[in-house]
Amino acid sequence: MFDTLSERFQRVIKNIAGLGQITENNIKSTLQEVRTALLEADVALPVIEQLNQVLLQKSLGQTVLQGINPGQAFIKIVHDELITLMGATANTLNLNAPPPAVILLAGLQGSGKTTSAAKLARFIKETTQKSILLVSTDVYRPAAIEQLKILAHELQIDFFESDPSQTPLAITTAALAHAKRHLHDIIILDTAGRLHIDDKMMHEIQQLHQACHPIETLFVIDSMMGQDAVKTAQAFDASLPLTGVILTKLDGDARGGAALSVRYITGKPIKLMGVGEKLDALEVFHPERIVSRILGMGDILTLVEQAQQKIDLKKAEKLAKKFQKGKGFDLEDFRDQIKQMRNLGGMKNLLDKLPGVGQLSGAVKDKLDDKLFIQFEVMINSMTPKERYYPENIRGSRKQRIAKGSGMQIQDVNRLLSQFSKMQKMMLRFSSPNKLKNMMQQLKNIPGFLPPGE
Ligand SMILES: Nc1nc2c(ncn2[C@@H]2O[C@H](COP(=O)(O)OP(=O)(O)O)[C@@H](O)[C@H]2O)c(=O)[nH]1
Ligand SMILES: [Mg+2]
Repeated sequence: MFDTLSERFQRVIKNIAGLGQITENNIKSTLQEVRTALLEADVALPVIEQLNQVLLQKSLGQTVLQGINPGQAFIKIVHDELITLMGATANTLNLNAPPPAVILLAGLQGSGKTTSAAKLARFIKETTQKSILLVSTDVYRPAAIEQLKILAHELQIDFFESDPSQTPLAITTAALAHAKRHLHDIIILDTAGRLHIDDKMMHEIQQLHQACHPIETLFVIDSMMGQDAVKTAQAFDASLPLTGVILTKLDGDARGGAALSVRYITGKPIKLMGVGEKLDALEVFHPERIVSRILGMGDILTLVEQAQQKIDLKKAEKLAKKFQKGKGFDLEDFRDQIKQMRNLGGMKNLLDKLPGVGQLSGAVKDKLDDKLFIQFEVMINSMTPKERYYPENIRGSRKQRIAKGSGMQIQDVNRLLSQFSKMQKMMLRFSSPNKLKNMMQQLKNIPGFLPPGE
């Protein structure tokens, strides 16, 4: 996601981070680099102009802030302005309407409407108690209705039977009546797309809109189409008031032009994003997290959320208490950490979201695989509890026994012990509350890393 754009931006940041002073001259050449990066990313021209102007104004008006250098100050400005551009906070779906509340999906052919309809149904089912009815009004493309039916079946979500011989309006009216009778809270209405927006399509969708009064009218955009896709949303919005946008195929979008342009050009927020072909690959669009990714600061928040769901808090607390009492970090703790890391989706998932790691080459990332940690776990399993508490006692014959018991070599046991001892030293460094505070202070100086006041 946004790899090319991110690389470009990080190069700009690297250049400016070293500057001792921001002058009109060096800021102008930096902004030129930003401009090139945005042009390459296929960001719409008015957006680039606007961003440039604000960045110039704010950077020159920037008085020296305590504790951060001018380069960092500039990065902070870029960070904040990109977030503003995409809408500051995440926009959630509005589902508060008397049932059945209708969500109408529109967009060009192939933009991902049908897939998104199913993903959205799954998303709402997982996050609320509401009952959902999926409806297809795509009577033009062969098998389009069948496509949604199969997805609905897979998700075990109710599907309204429709037929290519009916008109989209007739299907919509019948589906509304059906939903009322069967007490569905939400209708997700999938519509037919066209290759481009024409009068016939607009007329049809206006008719549907009038018939079902949707609480959400979402325009589905294929992000790979860049700013062209944004233009279609703008044209569409002129005749039918959109409430938001679903941006699809972000998993394949290295440039980011659509993501950065939609909000400014259409005035409508991106509410959700499609990040894969599978039905669980739909996420709420959080502008600040996206910007953090683009600027190479990682997506710490998503990582923290995943961690909160999966990490065993009790164990973490126990470990913290142990440290406070001055007790050491032993091999049991090490094994717990390895387990937790694997619960979090392994090294790859962690690395992708950590700040700065974006710059590591693929080869380096591949080397940091989970195999080593699985081997560590197996070897620790072959130890006696006493050995785990007092690893310093593990010598010759014990090493041999552990290696044999876990199907490994003595060198592997040695590698485990040396890795453990490094980890132990690192843990000791963070064990005093003051040191932890210092570390947090340092992290705070990186814009976007920690929310203010932490
Ligand atoms: N990689 C990826 N593919 C997607 C995503 N959303 C949709 N697709 C694919 O895009 C193609 C067109 O999707 P479809 O829902 O049929 O588009 P529609 O014509 O607008 O209904 C299908 O092959 C989908 O699997 C996404 O977020 N990521
Ligand atoms: Mg479709």
